Amino acid sequence: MNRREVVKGGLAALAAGTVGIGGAAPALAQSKMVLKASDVHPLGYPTVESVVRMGKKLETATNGRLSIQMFPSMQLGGEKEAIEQAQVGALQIARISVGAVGPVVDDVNVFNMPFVFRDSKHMEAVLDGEIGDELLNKITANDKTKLVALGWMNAGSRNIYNSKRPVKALADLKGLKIRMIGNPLFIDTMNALGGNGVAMGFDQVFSAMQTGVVDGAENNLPSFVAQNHYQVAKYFSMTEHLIIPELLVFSKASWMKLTPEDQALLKKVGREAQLEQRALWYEAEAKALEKMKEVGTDIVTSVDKAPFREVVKPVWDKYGAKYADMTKRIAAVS
Ligand code: GTR
Repeated sequence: MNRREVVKGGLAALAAGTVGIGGAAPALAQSKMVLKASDVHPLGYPTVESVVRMGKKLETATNGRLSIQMFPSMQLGGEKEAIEQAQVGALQIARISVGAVGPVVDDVNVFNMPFVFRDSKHMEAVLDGEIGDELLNKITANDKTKLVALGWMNAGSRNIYNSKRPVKALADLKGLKIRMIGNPLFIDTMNALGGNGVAMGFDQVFSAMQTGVVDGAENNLPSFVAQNHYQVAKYFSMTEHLIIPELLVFSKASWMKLTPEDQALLKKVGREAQLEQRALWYEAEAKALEKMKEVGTDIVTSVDKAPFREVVKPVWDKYGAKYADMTKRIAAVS
């Protein structure tokens, strides 16, 4: 685009009262901006709902000048695509799992290590303390990420489910093909547990289980229910092998076009979204459990996790050394 086109584009946008901040026009403090947001989950899911509410707050605070257009249910693609689109400014807000961010920002991969957190409460304490802030700052400060990290979100713990048999102990996992998020760390984790880890996009999991391409997957309770996985996987075991937090990120390319006041406002409502999502999360977990009982999911709650922790040691040997200090700091958080 030459300069004249840029000016023309800017004027046309001004005439329409709207500036798509992914475009070439500079920030115009008084122009309307519609921030595109993406999530893999459907409307009503805690992460989606909290960002929708964040949009309403933005509208109120700016008399409608700033708003959020939510694209739920993978309408803009999976999480890898969301990260890429945010990096080039094609969308502004992405809610993504740290599982998908690990391959882009190595520092956060420590949260993807099996059994790194004792439980969800431990994870929350880590996120709410100095480690949480430190990692958000690292994501933002690293020029390669091209993202501004606004906050963390809860995603409970991940559990293994499948269509073949109840997994009560490691031996039951032998030979089961289990879908994992596309991050080598997760494939190695599943293989260490005795299953066969298969990397696959979230959008493909249901049909892959239905057609037998995989025997199962692993996820938290609300995802298991929201994605209808219970229809094709009867057996659900509370293995809690991964507790992966999620991130709310903003496109740095778009961020740079905002006024400092709008940036501050976004940080504020982003932080509030984190806290609101947390409350919504626990409600969603309880509701999902109810639904699973209602539809007759076979839930194994009494998994002895000690052997699970033991067999993932090779994963720690392979990936854990560079996170040794951070791991100690995480463990020390009470
Ligand atoms: C969900 C998470 C998604 C996505 C998905 C997956 O728990 O909220 O962001 O990472 O898991 O397994 O791909």
